[in-house]
Amino acid sequence: MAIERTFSIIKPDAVAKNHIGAIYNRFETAGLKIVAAKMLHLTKEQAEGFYAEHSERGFFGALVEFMTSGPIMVQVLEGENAVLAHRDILGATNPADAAPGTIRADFAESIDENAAHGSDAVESAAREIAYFFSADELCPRTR
Ligand code: RTP
Ligand code: MG
Repeated sequence: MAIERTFSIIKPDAVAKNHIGAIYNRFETAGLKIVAAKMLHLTKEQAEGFYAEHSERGFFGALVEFMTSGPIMVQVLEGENAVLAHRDILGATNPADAAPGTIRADFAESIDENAAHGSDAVESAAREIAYFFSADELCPRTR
């Protein structure tokens, strides 16, 4: 199986509710290793750039407002099939549809405030990692 990297955001709602540690625990229990991490409070421009693919959608303004409403944690996760493994433990975009035991089922309130983000493909992961981290901020695991 391929060792991949994926990009994660713990969104403002989950940070505000003190769920950072609980969500990190889900990553590590699933075998995903944190190889970079930091806390940020996004500017409007950073949030718009990150979610540019959704700029024509009706929810874009609310999404940007939410993502700039408080601090977030950004992480790079490394592991076997990391992109899909991470999406699996995140659960569906709408927490009402998320499988029991997933991060969004357990920590999210609504589709608008859904606790966490995960890259949807290896290509978007590479782009999203580069959006927030320089190469020298990544610490690949050797053991
Ligand atoms: P994310 O990018 O945050 O990991 O979420 P996702 O892939 O599961 O969903 P995506 O389609 O990329 O949507 C990005 C975020 O926009 C909000 N959204 N709201 N009201 C709506 O119909 C709607 N659809 C999407 C969600 O907060 C979603 O996480
Ligand atoms: Mg997405």
